[in-house]
Amino acid sequence: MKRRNFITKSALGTLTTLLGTEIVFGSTMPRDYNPLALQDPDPFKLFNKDSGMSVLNTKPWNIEATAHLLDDRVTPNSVMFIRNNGLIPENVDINTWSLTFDGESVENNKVYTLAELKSKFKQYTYQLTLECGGNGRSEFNPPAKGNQWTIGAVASAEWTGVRLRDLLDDVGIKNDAVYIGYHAADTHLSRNPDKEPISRGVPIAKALQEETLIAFKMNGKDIPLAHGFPLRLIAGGWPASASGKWLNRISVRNKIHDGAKMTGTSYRVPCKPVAPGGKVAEEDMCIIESMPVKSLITYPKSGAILKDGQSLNIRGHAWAGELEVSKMEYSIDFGASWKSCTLEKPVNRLAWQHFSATISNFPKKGYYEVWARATDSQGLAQPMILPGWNPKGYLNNACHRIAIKIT
Ligand SMILES: Nc1nc2c(c(=O)[nH]1)N[C@H]1C(S)=C(S)[C@@H](COP(=O)(O)O)O[C@H]1N2
Ligand SMILES: [Mo]
Repeated sequence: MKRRNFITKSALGTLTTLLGTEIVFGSTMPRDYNPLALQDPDPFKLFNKDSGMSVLNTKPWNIEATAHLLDDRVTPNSVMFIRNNGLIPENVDINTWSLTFDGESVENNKVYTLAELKSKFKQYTYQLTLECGGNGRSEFNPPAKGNQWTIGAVASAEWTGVRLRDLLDDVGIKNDAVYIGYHAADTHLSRNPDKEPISRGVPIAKALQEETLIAFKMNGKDIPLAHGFPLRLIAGGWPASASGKWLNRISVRNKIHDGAKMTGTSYRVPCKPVAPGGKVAEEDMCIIESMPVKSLITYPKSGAILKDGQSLNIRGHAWAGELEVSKMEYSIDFGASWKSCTLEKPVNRLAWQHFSATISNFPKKGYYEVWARATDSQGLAQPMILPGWNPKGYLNNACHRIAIKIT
């Protein structure tokens, strides 16, 4: 009989350190066994997510939705994507949580408690669309490193908080302020306390917009921990990386913020188009600002089957970063011809818009694809196929498609 393969002394030592206590019968533990206490918890239970979501990474947690899960007008927590660069803070204490303003361009540093933020300033609620800059990355060729998002790293929830501009007004900022940078309480994957997982920001003009919030509620409740509890910067319409979760400090800068993931290829794309796979010099990379026009068919689910002669109702959402979507169309012939959809106005600026259409011109039985195409208020339409390649695979706003079979 083959001898059981027991764990080595040194591996047992590591596990003991991780667990913080002795594994009493550790010497008889099989070699490649991972103790239950160290296994990943069920993310769907842990974060209250729909079990139809896809987990792209567990360390750090990165979870995306599918198109049909995003059918709600206002995205509920259960289907909201999670994108973490580091480790979620533990033991958040709302009684001691504070928000500090500092940086070269504040008159004086200032600290607010959560209670002060909530009582001293007027509160606003907006529905704001947040899309990860890397949403759609999985389609790029040559492939781009990073989470292989398909289409589900977008959400449009209702956020409640105070205006960042009211806070900046109260703090007092100098004339030379050009950018704000956020700092947060999450931990770098290396657990090195001197490293930040991410520290991005926005130009002062974006910081001063009416809809730019320091939020403490999402969909009318405390923000879920994974989405930034107890405080989050929300800059709708920009890559969601600009919306710092677990916010505890804002630096008002006299230059473009140079925090973690503001430089190199992070959240930056070639200022001018480049050939796929090409090298781009540092100075030819531009920071992503407003996200491009895009849309999603959220009903029906791709693969729907219809009876011959039946018409098909489709619906979904469209968004265009800082702009509004002004036209929405669908095609059933791979983009050869387009028909218009009904398009609603946004409930407020920077919220996604709903579209719908009834398709009754399927000529006969067979396989079809429905493609959806949004056009923004400046006349720019979604590309039918992959847009410009870039080193990190950002900004894929190609038309969404669903498959339909008519039997
Ligand atoms: N503190 C902090 N804020 C963060 C991140 C992070 O890792 N840490 N990730 C950013 C990125 S890249 C995205 S796409 C969004 C994701 O927000 P969500 O997880 O609430 O959907 O949060 C942004 N804010
Ligand atoms: Mo992101």
